[in-house]
Amino acid sequence: MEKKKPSPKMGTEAAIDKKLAPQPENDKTTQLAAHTRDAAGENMNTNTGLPINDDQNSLKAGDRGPSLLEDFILREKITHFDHERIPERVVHARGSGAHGVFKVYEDLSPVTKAKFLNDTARETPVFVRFSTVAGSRGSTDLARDVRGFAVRFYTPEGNFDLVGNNMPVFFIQDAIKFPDLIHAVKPEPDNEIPQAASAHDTFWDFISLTPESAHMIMWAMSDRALPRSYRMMEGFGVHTFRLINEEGKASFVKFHWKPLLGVHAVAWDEAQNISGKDPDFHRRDLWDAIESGAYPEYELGIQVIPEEDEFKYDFDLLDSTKLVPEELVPVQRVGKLTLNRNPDNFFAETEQVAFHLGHVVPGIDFTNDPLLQGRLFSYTDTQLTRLGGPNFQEIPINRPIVPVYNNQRDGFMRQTINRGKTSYNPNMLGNNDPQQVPEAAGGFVSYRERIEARKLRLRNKSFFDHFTQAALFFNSQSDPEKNHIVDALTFELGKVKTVAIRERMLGLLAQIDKGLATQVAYGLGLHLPAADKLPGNLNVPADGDPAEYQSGPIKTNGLIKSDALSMANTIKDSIKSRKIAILTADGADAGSVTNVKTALENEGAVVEVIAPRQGFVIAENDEQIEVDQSFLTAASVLFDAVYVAGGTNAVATLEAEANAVHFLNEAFKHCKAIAAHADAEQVLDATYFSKKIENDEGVIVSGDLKQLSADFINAIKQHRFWEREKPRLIPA
Ligand code: HDD
Repeated sequence: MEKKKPSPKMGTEAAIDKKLAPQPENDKTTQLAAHTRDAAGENMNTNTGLPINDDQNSLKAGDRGPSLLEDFILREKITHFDHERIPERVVHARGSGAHGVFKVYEDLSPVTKAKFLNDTARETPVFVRFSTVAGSRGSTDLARDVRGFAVRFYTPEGNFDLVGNNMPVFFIQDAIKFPDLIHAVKPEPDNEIPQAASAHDTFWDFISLTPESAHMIMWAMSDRALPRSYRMMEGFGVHTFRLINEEGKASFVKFHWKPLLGVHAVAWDEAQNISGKDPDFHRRDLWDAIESGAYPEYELGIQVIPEEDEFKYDFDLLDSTKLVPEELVPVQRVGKLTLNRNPDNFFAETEQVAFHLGHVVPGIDFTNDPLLQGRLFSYTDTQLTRLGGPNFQEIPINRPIVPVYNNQRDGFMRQTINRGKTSYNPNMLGNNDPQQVPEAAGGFVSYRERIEARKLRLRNKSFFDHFTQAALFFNSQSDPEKNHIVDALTFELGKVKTVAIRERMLGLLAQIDKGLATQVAYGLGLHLPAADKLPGNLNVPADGDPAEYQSGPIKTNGLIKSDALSMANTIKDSIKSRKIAILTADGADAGSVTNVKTALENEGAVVEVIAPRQGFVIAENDEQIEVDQSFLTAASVLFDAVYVAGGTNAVATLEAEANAVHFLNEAFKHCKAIAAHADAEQVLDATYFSKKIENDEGVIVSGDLKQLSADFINAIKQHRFWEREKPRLIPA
């Protein structure tokens, strides 16, 4: 048969670009489209545009070789491949990105002149990258770790990057300690163990000698470190920033992101299982949600603090180990971020995006937080190695939506073709173009803060209270959340080999909460150190007096508890995009599958039918029900809830199917909602838990499918029934 000849393609680049209509369209997606290629229907050519006739065989002397050096097509292909990898990020290497848009609810001009926060009609294009911190690029999403929450706004005044985390405080107060912190948490340098885990000696050695980390340790050991989804975690700018209005008046500000799906976590045992079953769990969840149209949404929150209130609080606003309790300064929700498009290419966009908290716009400025100040240096510096030179801002994902004119020139991989003779200023030959911009016309002017000080390597005493807010956080947790913190610390310190490090940590924990420290000590088989042996701040300069560096008195601005700090108080009003498993087998009662499935899907859930084998199950009425996964490919840890359908034969099969019983046991262990048709109760009877529970609102059995669906939906909205954990009914 004659091979179909490819038609000669004579299209120019411009013609190729027209094929791409990015959805939804905005200034940024249109700009990206100019750099995007889609090979559908196109012919293959080399990087110089030469049509390729044979991509299967290298050029040889005869059909048994040797290969010829002349083969420039082979050389080009192999050379490019050889240089495909770039260094991963030194922290936050593992991440996932998404495009979106941001809209402000009301004109914020009373506090800031930033244009994207002044105009309620403006839809600002956004790119977001979520990440873990410690693991390598290929590490699991489910590590116990802080999550990065970096947002870039492509505004008409240039890029504004809010490079935050999912926790509102940080481990250290001064950027000079950042390399130490990261060296301590990364895999140990002799054997590069462990990957993406803080449960090892070097991390806890450093932490136990760094009491300023106490508050952040409470967060990092809490459920916040195990998000159910990137779509269900808060974000924080961490530092105090400045907002500045048209009159030049400044206010302090803390930035927040509040997810509309609430803040939810998985259990630690579950996280470890997910890491094996689907290490891309969070990445997949984000991708699938966006593909299916369940766009992740977050509200931007701001806590605005008038300049005159700078010294009103019992903590220093410049100290990144402290938060501003919402009870003291409420969070105003001022706009919405919607993630509505997956990247076209992971490397080009998610990997090459170069965030920097120094990317600000007029109306937003910095404070003297010493952690923030050090970051201002680090982010551009790291891109020079990671992206290979000074032209990384020209990479499509990094370009602002406004054209760039300045006198920077040349360097590796320069893309812009700058016309004209002058690349200096002042100049007469080029009429002084490009021109500097007066402040009134939008030129950026740093906040005119008055500074009168000596040069010193010191921290103010207002930075020395390390335990008050750690205790506030612990006090604010629900009982299950407190238990999780105890378990997390017992796990992590249990993995520490050096007993002296464990003991020193107990000394720090005792200064946060005696009960917490006692429980961890019990799990570790150790005693709490005596009150006069508690470690103070050992991170003292060579000539410093340790007594000067002790933690100060407990100060709480009168607060004992802050409800906003507990995930137990989050919104629980939706099952949108939750993943629900329906267990069934041949002989199913078709109605008990499809009615419940439809009821769940109507509420926006994603439902999968799971059976002993893939393909179809044949229902009692001979109807074919499509199976999404078998027990071999599915696992309870990848779902939020599980339902066992009815049908005599199906139920008999499931009762005898160890994988089905395990599925239910595990779902129960991880505190998930479980439902069963009344006919399927015998499958529940085969589990460890059925005979031992009373009044568990998360286990629903009914023959009335309408009632069952309604109760099941309500139970799934609760996310988890954590109180089940303590009796430990399910073996490992
Ligand atoms: Fe950082 C990346 C967040 C302190 C130095 N950081 C990075 C990312 C996030 C944060 C989300 C990943 C951005 C992306 O997705 O590409 N970092 C934080 C927060 C901090 C913080 C919330 C404390 C409040 N970081 C911090 C300090 C330093 C750095 C104190 C250095 C002095 N961070 C970096 C870096 C990274 C980075 C080395 C690695 C890759 C990159 O910047 O682009 O420059």
